[in-house]
Formats: sequence, C-alpha cells, structure tokens
Amino acid sequence: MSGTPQQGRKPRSVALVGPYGSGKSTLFDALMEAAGAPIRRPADPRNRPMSTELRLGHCTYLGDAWSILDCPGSIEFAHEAAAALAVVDLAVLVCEPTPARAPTAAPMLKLLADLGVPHIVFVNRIDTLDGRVRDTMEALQAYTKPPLVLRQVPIRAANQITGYVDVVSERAYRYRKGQPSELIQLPSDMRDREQEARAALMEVLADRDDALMEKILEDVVPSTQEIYRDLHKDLAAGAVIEVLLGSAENANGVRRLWKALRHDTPDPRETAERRAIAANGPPLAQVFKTVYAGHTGKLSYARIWRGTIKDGAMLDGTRLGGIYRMPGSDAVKVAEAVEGELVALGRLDGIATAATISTGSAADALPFPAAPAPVYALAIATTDRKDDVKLSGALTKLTEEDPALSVVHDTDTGETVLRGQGEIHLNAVVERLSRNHGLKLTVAKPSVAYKETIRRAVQEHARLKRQTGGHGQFADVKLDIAPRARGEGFQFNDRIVGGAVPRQYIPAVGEAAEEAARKGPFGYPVVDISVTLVDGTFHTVDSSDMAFKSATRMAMTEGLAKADPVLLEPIDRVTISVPNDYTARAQRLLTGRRGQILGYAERPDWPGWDDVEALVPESELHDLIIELRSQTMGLGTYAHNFDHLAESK
Ligand SMILES: Nc1nc2c(ncn2[C@@H]2O[C@H](COP(=O)(O)OP(=O)(O)OP(=O)(O)O)[C@@H](O)[C@H]2O)c(=O)[nH]1
Ligand SMILES: [Mg+2]
Repeated sequence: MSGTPQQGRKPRSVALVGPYGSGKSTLFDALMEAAGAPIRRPADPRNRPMSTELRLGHCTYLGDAWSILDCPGSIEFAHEAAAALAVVDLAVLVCEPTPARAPTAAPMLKLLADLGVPHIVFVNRIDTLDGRVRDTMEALQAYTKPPLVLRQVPIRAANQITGYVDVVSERAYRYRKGQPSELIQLPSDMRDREQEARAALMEVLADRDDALMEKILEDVVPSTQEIYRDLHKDLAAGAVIEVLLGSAENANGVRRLWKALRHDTPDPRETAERRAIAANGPPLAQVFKTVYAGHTGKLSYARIWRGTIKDGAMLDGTRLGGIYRMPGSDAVKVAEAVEGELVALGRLDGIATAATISTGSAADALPFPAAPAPVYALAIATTDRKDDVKLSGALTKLTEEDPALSVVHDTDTGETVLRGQGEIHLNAVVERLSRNHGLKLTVAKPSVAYKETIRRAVQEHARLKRQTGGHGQFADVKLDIAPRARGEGFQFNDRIVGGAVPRQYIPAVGEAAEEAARKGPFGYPVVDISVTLVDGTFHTVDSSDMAFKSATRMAMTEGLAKADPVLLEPIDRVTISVPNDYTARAQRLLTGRRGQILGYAERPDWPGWDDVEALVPESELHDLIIELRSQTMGLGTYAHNFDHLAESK
C-alpha cells in the first residue's frame, strides 16, 4: 500500500492563531525546523512582514504527520484565521507575555470557545517578560471560561527566564538559543513554586475526574499517565486550556510545544465527530481557501474529512488536477491525500471556498464562516481605460481568493469600489493588482452618493421653436414640479385634457423629465419629486418626440433651480462594538463625526463589551474604522447600514 500514514496514527492539523505580531510566523518556522522541514527565513527576523494570508506547511515529527497553518493575526485578516479554525484539530493561541496585552487575545479566545475548537495557549516572547507568568495567566483568564492551567513554571536567573520546570514530568530544563533545551537538576528553590502549580493543575483535572479527586483527598500521588490522559480528554472537550511558555525567536519551548501537540491534538476522527461528519461514506473534503498560484493555476486548499483522495479523482463533477503538500518553502506533488490532512488541490474550476466536495454523490454542505461585513472602502480606476477588462478579470480572481473582499460598481457615482476590512487589507489588494496583474491604478476615497430634492412647488413653462431650413422643431410644455415625501421617489403624471399635447408625445415628456432629474442644480440626482404635465401646445408638422424632450429638459432645468433645491446627505445607522472600557471614547468618536447618539447597551453574547448606536453621515465614515482601531488596541469594530437621506444644513 502506498502513502499509508506512519505507525497507524492519522495526520493531524493545527492552526497557529492569536493577536498580530505575537510571533505566530516565527513559531511556524521554528516548529517546521524542529521537525526537519526548514523554511526560508527572512534575513532579519525583525523585518518579518506581517502575515496577510494563511500559510500551510507539512512535516513529520517523531513519526506523526502534521499539517500546520500560520494564520494572520491582524483583525483585517481575521477571516483567514476563521477559515483555518473550521478545518483544524487543534488551535495554538500564540500570545504576548505582557498582561497589558491580554485584551488583544480576547476576540480569539471567544471565537475558539464559540466554535468549540480545542486549544492551547503558547505564551511567546517569554525572553521579554519581566513580570510574573501568573499575572499573564490571570489577565488572560478574564477572557475565557475554561480554567487555564500552567504546564511549565519558569526558572529565572538575574531577572531573565532561563528555563522551566515541567509541571507534569517534574523535570527541569535550561533553554539554549536555537537548540533543544538541556535537562538539568531541578533547582531546590523551585520546588515550592512547582508543587503549587502542580496542585493547581490537579485541582482543575479532579473537577472532572472523581477517581483523581479521591486520590488527592487521600494524599495518593496520581500516575503521570493518569494526568496526561485527563489533560488530553479535558482539552479535547474544551474544558481546560493548557498554557505553555517559550520564545519562538530563540527556538525555546518549541520541542515542548511539539510534545504537547503530539499528546493533546485530537484524532481527526474526533474532530470529524465534533463537526457531525459520519465515519462512513465516500471520501469527503472541504475547501477552506482558494489561491491562484502563477504556475500551478488555481489551488483549492482543502481538509480531507474522510477517506483518501487520489489525484485525478472526480470531485463533484470536476477532475482533480494535482495534489500538493508544502514540506518546506515549496510545494511538492503527491499522489494522494488522507483523512486529517490539509492539502492544496489543483484545477478545481468552479469549486469555491467553503465548498464540501466528495468523490461520491453531492455531499451536504459543512458549516463555514460567513464573509465579514466590510468596514472600509476605496474607489479604484485604471489610468488607461484599455485596462478595464483586465481589471475586471483580476478582481474576479481576487474576490474568489478573498471572501472578505467585495467589489461594487456604484451606479450613483459611477465608481468601482473595493470594500474590505481596513486600510492594510485594501492596500494589499491594490498592491497585488499592480504587482501580479500589471495594472496601473488610481486610488481615492469613494465619493458619497449625495442626492438633492426641492422644497417648493413651481410651475414652469418652456417652448422650443426652431426653424432650420425647411423643416422646423416645435414643442411647448407646462410642468408642475412638486416635492414629495422622503423616500417616495420620482413620479410623472399626465393631466392633459382635450389633446393639448397629443398622446403619442406624452411618454417622451415623462422620459425626459426623469432623465433631467438625474442631475439637479447641485449636480446630483434629484429624488422625491413629482412632475406633472398640465398643458402644452404642438405643431402638426414640426412637433416630434425629440422636440418635446428638449422642451421638457428646458422646463426641468429652469424649474428645479427655482424650486428651492436642497442637498440630501446619506445618513447611516452605525453600531460600534467595543470593550466597555472604551464606551465613552466610542461615543466621543461618533459625536466628533456629526453623529447623533441613539444609545448604548451590552453587546449580546459578548460579556464586557458594549454596542453604541448612532446616526452618522456617510461622508464621516470613510476612515472611522482606522480611528476606532487606533483608540481601542485594534479591538473596536463597527457595522453600518444606510438609514435615510437628510437635508444638509
Ligand atoms: N523577543 C522576541 N521576539 C520575537 C519572538 N518571536 C517573534 N518575535 C518577533 O516578533 C515580531 C513579529 O513576529 P511574527 O512571527 O511575524 O508575528 P506574527 O504573530 O506572525 O504576526 P502577524 O502575522 O502580523 O499576526 C518579529 O519581529 C519577530 O522577530 C520571541 O520569542 N522573542
Ligand atoms: Mg505572521
């Protein structure tokens, strides 16, 4: 048999998630390197670019096969991490050690709990911590219900963390830069602290294990095996979160993390059960990301949920053209992929991200995170109109690759508008359009779709009379132009009696009136008016549709200008969501942008967060998200919907 997973254990998959800049990519490289699958590293680690999309890697550690996903941490790419969480067996939440930064881990802790994804915490950059790990744990605990249990007690010398004591094995290790830690004698002054941490761990485990509880009460020392078993079980159930320490940059704590992954990552079958996927049935997979890679063409990153998928198989009517793994920095082609793996599938045209695919009959769709609502927009245009077709092709691909991006052609302003998750997200999109597709673009703040209306009814008379050579043009109309209530739109009425304007010309008058309303005295579309043709005259030879249209346009232009026109500004209903420490700040932010606060309340299902509601002019929303994030450690979000048009003062 070919490609059987080693030693009977199925390949498992893990996602590295957590706040931006916490060291996920550095840890990814360190994990791969420790498993003998080296990754090309940036020349200067301090210049490592922020991640903007998922990175997949494959390796084997002590005989087990692994798929690892490095997720971006920035809130602007949160959708990538959410997609990863839909398909992995375990998540490693990589955080910073400073207690003050704990709130940045809160949204991910909540998401993991909501989704029921088993997770462990890796407190990274431990080389920079000058406080106590206990304080970090306490700060993190405020954002999650399951108890955090410390697996490693740090050893300190001269205010530096130099190693750790493993709380279960009770062995001590000294960190060595870039190398496996060295086993050392347990320092005598560490004994108490280690015992304390061990007792805390036992207490948590005993809560869910009566036999263990009895042993503790009777002062019987439980076996290490028992502890490992309980930990694995509780972690898979989401009942405890174990906390490991390390420094990705120095490769400290990386092998210890590997051991925890080997021990505690649920089996793919357990994950499939958690996601209610039956054990029996044809091979099944789910696409969690789509990329267009230069030479390989379209690649669909997929989780194999059941069975084995072989290259060339028919998946939902499409023939699979290549299976790829990433055992290092480059992709390699393999013949098949087995349950538990994350692989890239080639040439699945017509199959989109989120699709559940099978070699059998069409499979029921598995849940997948919905695309996030846009919070930032940019208008783009080609500098050369000849590139318009190319641009639209490129945008089709980009939106297929990135569900958090959408493109709209605004019919009011005539602009092509990119909508996404923030400045960095959309700048990355523009950068890709120019770099990968060779497009020269101009980028601007999208225009606001102002409208206008009138406040006074007028009657306007216009006559077109032209004699050019033999054949002339003649039309004469009298229009009543009147305001209508907000939202009632445009209406044309005909009140002609006795054939003052022959029936055949009346539709032309209606059309011309509506056309003329597309651009009012201020240059914007005129809404909520009625135009009534009340009288007119005609000429049997010289009148025509065209003549009546011209006369109507003249009457409209003159009439609208006299009818006390006013600019209408779109007003959105905005909900800002922030941790309640920032509620007052969010309110100030909104009032500073001409917002009218409607109120605030606790955010449903988000303990410690508030929703602030307000009516805000759309023209003030463009960079709201940027200011909001900068004032709230990147945590604040907002949603908005068009509410009404208001007369501008
Ligand atoms: N001192 C110290 N610095 C670290 C450690 N791990 C990572 N860094 C640095 O922290 C910075 C960010 O690291 P990344 O690995 O890019 O962080 P990330 O979590 O992938 O960031 P995003 O992809 O933007 O979410 C880099 O400059 C790293 O060199 C560590 O253990 N100690
Ligand atoms: Mg990264």
